[in-house]
Amino acid sequence: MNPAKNVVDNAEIAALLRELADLSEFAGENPFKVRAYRAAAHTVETFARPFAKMLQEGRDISKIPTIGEKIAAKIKEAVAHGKITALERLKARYPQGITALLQIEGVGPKRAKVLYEKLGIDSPEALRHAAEAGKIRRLEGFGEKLEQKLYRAVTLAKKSGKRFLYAEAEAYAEAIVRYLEQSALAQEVTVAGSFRRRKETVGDLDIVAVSQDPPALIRHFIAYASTKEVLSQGTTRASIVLENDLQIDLRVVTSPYYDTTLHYFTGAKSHVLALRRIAVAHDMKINEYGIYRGGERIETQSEAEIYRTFGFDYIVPELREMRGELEAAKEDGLPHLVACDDLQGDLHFYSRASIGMLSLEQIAALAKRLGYRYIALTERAMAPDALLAHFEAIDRFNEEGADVKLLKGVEAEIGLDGALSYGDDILHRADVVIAAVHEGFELSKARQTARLLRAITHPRVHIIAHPTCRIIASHEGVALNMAALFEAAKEHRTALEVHGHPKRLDLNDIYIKAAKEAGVMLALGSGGCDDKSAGYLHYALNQARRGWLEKTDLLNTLDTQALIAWLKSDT
Ligand code: DGT
Ligand code: CA
Ligand code: CA
Repeated sequence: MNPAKNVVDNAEIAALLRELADLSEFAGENPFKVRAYRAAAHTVETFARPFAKMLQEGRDISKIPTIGEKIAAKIKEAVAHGKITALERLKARYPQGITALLQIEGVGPKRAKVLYEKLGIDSPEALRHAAEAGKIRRLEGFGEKLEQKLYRAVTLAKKSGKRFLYAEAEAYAEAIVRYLEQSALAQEVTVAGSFRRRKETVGDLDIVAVSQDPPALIRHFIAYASTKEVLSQGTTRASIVLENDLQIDLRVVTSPYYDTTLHYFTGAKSHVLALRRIAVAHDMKINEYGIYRGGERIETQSEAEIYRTFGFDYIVPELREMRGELEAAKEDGLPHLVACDDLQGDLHFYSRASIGMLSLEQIAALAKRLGYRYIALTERAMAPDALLAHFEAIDRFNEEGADVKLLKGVEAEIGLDGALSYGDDILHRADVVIAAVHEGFELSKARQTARLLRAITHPRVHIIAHPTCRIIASHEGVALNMAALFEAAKEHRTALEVHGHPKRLDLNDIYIKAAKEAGVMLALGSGGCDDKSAGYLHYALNQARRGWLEKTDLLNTLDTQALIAWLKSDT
């Protein structure tokens, strides 16, 4: 048994709180309480530090915004016992299958209540039977379309394959690459597929390796220690599933085919197929084994040469998604993507004065190690007096001439009506003002958009943090008119954030590209509070590159002086 398995992580606590919210709503409890549970679940799930660890260290988690005393007690219970009494009590009142019914996409507490009370549906199976019998369409407010949708959801829920967060897959990818390389049976080992394209989630890992002895490398591969199952094993390819259900496909080649094989397995499939069609139009052929004209193989030494063969500039993996990259590569129009070395600092971080873990000295040392010139301490939920005293401490720290500039920052809450949680007196004393939504996710599109527009147009707001509030695989984000937000953000010179938490990555790649095209400035933020989470900035950078961003599209690439000038001149 793995002892670490017993520790309840943030995702598990959040799942319990969400279940509590759903069942409470199903039971008809106070809507304010239900909303509070949802907001707390959101906070816990996206928090940069494990709650279990903070409790172990004796931190007062009730001070964290959206948590409070009552929910803090529930979180403590979850961490100590893996369950919440209030949730257990609610569960005991209803049939066992209700919880699973609530998880079905499109069901939700309100519909579940009708299904349960009118038709006695108390589980996903019961829902499927009722849909097959055509009983659901007759319920008031349901209809045939919804019945079909629910039927699809309930049959799909069984099969849907789990995808892994990029950050989750990263650790496994590094470990297996190390294992294969150490065997001395492989000359090159590259993780291709969606992982190489730095996609926010990956379905599986696709490894391309070069070896003079493919069968030996494959034998070594399937002997990997955390293998649960060997799905297939051939002379040049094999697939395994790890104990955590992550599938790894290995493809072994001897060197002449390497670049075309790597290209083929990097995808995306639509990009690879498009290049194939282009080859045919040139009376050529490309497949995983090479490029051919007539029967003759054209030698290429790199992916760059593959693209050059067809008259394209080199397209990096992050851009191979069929979002206009082939057209751009034809006419010198590819972006000069922002790179790690361009980043001068992090614009979303917390010190221990608020919800973080580190002192000013520790943060400056960390930032220096990371090669930053500045880091913004965008403190959250501090009382105005404490915040002003903290700003003075930061001023004193900066006056001592540290290598890294600490920016006085604050993260203001955006209220339901769009008003900020701090007055202008405070906001004027901050170098950087971030505004963020942390509750009230259920507002209508019109109200949610108006709410955010008010924050964007506020003269003191520099950055809107995680604008859509999505959480990958658990919350699709609030309803927003994005085009309206982009227009206002451009006009008022308010930057939109790309938040690096592995579950947020918000804005996502598609919105980033649209924001750039609309002339919006973007800002990368780790949302971090310790050494580990400071590293989340890299995930934001991955997303920024997938969103076609160049150095000039990002605030974080400005040097200290230019950044301060930008912040001062913001409207
Ligand atoms: P994923 O794993 O769902 O996150 O996404 P990918 O892009 O890694 O897709 P995957 O693992 O199915 O396949 C890896 C690459 O291999 C894919 O990007 C392109 C190539 N590939 C896989 N299956 C096919 C196929 O049937 N036809 C073609 N042309 N390419 C394929
Ligand atoms: Ca894959
Ligand atoms: Ca695959």
